[in-house]
Amino acid sequence: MKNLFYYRDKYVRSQPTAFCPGCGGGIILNCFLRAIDDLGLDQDKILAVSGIGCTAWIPSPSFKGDTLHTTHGRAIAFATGAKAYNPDLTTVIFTGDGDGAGIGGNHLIHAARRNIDLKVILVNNMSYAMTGGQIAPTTMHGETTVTSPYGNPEFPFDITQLVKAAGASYVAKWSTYHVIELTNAIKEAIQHKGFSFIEVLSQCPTQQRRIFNLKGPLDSLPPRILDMFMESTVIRNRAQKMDYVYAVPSKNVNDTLKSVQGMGEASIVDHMGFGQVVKLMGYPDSLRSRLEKLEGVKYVANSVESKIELGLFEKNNRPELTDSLRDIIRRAQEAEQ
Ligand SMILES: Cc1ncc(C[n+]2csc(CCOP(=O)(O)OP(=O)(O)O)c2C)c(N)n1
Ligand code: SF4
Repeated sequence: MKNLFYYRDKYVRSQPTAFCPGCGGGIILNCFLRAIDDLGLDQDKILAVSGIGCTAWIPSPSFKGDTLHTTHGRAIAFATGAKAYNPDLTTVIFTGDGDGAGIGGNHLIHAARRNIDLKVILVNNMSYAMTGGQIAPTTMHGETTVTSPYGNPEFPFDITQLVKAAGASYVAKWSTYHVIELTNAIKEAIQHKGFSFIEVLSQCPTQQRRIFNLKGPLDSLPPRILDMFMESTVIRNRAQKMDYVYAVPSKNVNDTLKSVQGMGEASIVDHMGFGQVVKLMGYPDSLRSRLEKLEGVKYVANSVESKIELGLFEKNNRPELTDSLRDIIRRAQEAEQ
């Protein structure tokens, strides 16, 4: 039976972790290790490349395979060089949303356009976490950060759609709540020939407590944020029970809970789009106007409103760059003979 000790002893260097307790980084490392183990890959033929930020510490220096810890925003540029020189390397990049979509955004879209066989795991914790939680290009509109105490005036990139539009041949999006799907996506990405991109919504209890205005002790936050990811997402092409609505409070969520008493099974949940809301199970959307008349209810949202789509977004077999380069070199050599 393979347990955590098996993965730790086989793949991880013994050293203190760089992460805060409850960080999503450990979950993502765990999914990556399970994926390479399931595929039976030789870790000496894997290169893990990262830039700067908390995310960069996911592989480096803990992963026992080769790691390249580079400069902020430049992991894809370094990885492109390594892959072009040695196309047989499985080259996996761990990049933060600031690192990959902000300062390194240009490298990201051009690597996707070239369809070079790199595997990019972009960890979206919705801020520049390591430097204190400043606005990143993925921070949601209106959210509070250290650089937007009155709410973020900007709108975020949909980074998955951006990379898909730029030409990536494998694109998926998951969260740290969806560990089985994420592990399977990493396996699929590694087996896919071409630029492979997985965006992972990840919990950062340290900075997201401010972003999502989460009250309560710090150690209660990681499971709450994971539940919030589950609550705020919907999986493409998968049948899911959607027989509920959300009552958004006009003021205090506890008052809203009291005011919906007797109208169905109700509980308070965290939602990325609406904050703390009351979830009413089995309540038909057609009767939402009855709820909206209640004192304490500002607005009623149906089960799909403001949800983030997860799943597989693209998979195609367009020619890959290092294959094309090898072909050009072969033809040029033949022409010279
Ligand atoms: C050229 C450069 N600019 C700025 C910094 C400071 N810096 C270090 S990490 C970081 C943000 C990292 O955020 P992100 O990529 O989202 O990773 P996270 O820490 O959230 O995982 C910044 C701005 C730097 N190291 N180098
Ligand atoms: S600041 Fe956030 S992302 Fe960075 S290690 Fe702590 S919890 Fe993880």
